[in-house]
Amino acid sequence: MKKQKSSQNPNIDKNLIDNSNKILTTNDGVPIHDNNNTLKAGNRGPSLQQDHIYFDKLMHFDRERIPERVVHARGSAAHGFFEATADVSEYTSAKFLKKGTVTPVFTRFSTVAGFKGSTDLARDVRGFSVKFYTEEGNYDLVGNNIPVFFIQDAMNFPDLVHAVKPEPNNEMPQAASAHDTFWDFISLMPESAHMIMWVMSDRAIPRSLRMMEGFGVHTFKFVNKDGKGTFVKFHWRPKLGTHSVAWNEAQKISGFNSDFHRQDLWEAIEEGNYPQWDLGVQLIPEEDELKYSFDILDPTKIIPEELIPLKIIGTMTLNRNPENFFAENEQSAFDPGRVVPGIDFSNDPLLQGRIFSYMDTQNYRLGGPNFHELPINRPLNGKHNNQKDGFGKVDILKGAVSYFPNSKMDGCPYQAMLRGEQGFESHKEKIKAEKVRERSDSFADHFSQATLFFNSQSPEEQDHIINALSFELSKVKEAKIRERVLAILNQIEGKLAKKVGDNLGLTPPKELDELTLKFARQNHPNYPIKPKKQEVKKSEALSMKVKDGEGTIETRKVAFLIDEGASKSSVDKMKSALEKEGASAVMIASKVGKLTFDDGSTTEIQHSYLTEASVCYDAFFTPEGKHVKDLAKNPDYIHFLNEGYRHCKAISFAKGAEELAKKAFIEKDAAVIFESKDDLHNDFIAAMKKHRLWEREKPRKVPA
Ligand code: HDD
Repeated sequence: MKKQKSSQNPNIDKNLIDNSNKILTTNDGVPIHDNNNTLKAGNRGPSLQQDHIYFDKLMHFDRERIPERVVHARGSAAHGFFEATADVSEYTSAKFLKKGTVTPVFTRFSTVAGFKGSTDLARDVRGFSVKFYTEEGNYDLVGNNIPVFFIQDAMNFPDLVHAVKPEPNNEMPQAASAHDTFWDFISLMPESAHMIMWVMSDRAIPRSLRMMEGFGVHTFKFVNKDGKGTFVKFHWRPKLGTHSVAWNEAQKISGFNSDFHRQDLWEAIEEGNYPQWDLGVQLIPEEDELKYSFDILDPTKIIPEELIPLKIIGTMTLNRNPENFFAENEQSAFDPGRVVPGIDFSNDPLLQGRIFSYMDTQNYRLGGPNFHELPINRPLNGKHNNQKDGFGKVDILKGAVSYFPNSKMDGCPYQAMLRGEQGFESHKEKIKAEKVRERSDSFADHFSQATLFFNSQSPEEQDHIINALSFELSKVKEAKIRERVLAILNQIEGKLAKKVGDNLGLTPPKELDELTLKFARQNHPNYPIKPKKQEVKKSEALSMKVKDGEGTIETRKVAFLIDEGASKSSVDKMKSALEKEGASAVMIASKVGKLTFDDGSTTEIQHSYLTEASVCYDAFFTPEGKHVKDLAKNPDYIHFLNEGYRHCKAISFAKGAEELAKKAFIEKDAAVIFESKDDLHNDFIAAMKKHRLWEREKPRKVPA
């Protein structure tokens, strides 16, 4: 167990209810004598209307569901803390970013399109929302695991969501973008091209919520104590690295364990393996606002790290699971409009639109304007204002005064400016403009950064994008939609379009479709507009490939494939080598229950080849021992191995077990470790550190 920092949210602890050793009561605290029988006229007679105990119970039950979030309905969350580690006072007066300050946080990860009960492994963007309970009120950084977005203006958001959600006539498909309406919308919105590259990449199928990056997406503003502004982009960098699963694996995980990510986060925290992320910022001086080939207000653009490197300013640690899913996760209300002194908005039109939507949806979803008083949403520094009454009011405002200005309360609650204290002040910005509904032509380069993303991927990552696009478009029934998308892909990269086209039996059109152009010209009458020369052609930070000498196997799960008579010492040696590196071993055998090793010692087996799936593990080890001959005849074991091999995972065999590789479809490569040829423990660990040997996919796709 790692040491837990003390900083937690006292509002949660203050409101915890512990039922142990307590008598059952009604909601009014009246002790209940009989919780089994309704009140009747005779034990076979009709029920009576005076049964206040039954009514109390059912009235509550009948109202136990609230509307799920219209997007990001499925989420997993945890408490933790953020520690500021760098001096950024030159840029921002935000007190929680003062070096050394520790601030409690609540973080919620989510999928976007699926309903609340949908699978974790859907191909989708992941939400990454952090609520900082700062000493100057709550600050919400409501981001995603992808640094760009589909659209540039909030006006299009309901349309985007309607297009990706299940189709309204038959409510299919669930948690999937692979259908006509989504791709129809995309085919008419070339501004989504960059985002599409990310969503079709492996970023959209993370290995774990603990292994994904987070991004504020928009450009925000830091404001320092002298009122000077600096543009800022936020990035969360996971300490465990950024990793994905394979698409075939994702589909299988969805069947075996649709709570895979939720369970992984929960268990890691329960086991003391607290996930951590560094917070990085890219700082852009105000005078550089117009310096780049792209517009920093355009949410479909990144700022390549080659242009502006990340400055790490703090670390977030998640170290406590919620006590109650509904009270904490479901009732948490995030809002990018909640900023604290020292942080402000940029004029990104998507961000500007978000500032309305979140408050509005919380008012509806959580039943009125007092959702701030729910324990999970309450600011820790207290709130003092004259906003009174409303459904579900919890606070009890003392005294006769609920207006401002007043003399009866000495002007309290007072405005910060009246006493020379720091309150939130909007950054002063000169604006000289006409009131228009228009889009700046500086937003019209839809393809350059999509190309940058594609060209920055490893060859295997590029293949995955091609396969994902082929999969998705193959589910689209209308040929014209596929063609329009292929034309967009052709603007991004010719080879990409051709390969996807080949898989679909189509030749990608050279030019954008007339309909696509027609819609694009609504925003940019001279569309297409020649893009400016790009500053960066390839960006390393965009690829997830683990660099040589980097990577960790911390918290990875290794399946030990055993059976009766397996060598205890072979198991123990590998187990201790892995545990030293922070990984864990899970024994899998033909049957659950007691298993006896070669030395007569026993262990309890919880998972068998039949009841468990290879997709739930990161790597595989078959120790030596008498079990080898039984495993050779066990088709479920062979399937386990083959699937792990197909998904490019590290697989190792102790001496004597190596013949099992031949029974399966496995051939020696850099991530297949044979004790006779390799340094069993070290080479296995080194292969695991690389996460996957994706290069294996091409020459040897396994029939598993
Ligand atoms: Fe949003 C939820 C992230 C654009 C309207 N959004 C929501 C959540 C995340 C994001 C992580 C879940 C919060 C939670 O865990 O409770 N949204 C984004 C990002 C965007 C974005 C990174 C673009 C950069 N969103 C966006 C726009 C609008 C919304 C343009 C509307 C104009 N989003 C909502 C919402 C949700 C929401 C409808 C649904 C539930 C909620 O707010 O609390 O208001």
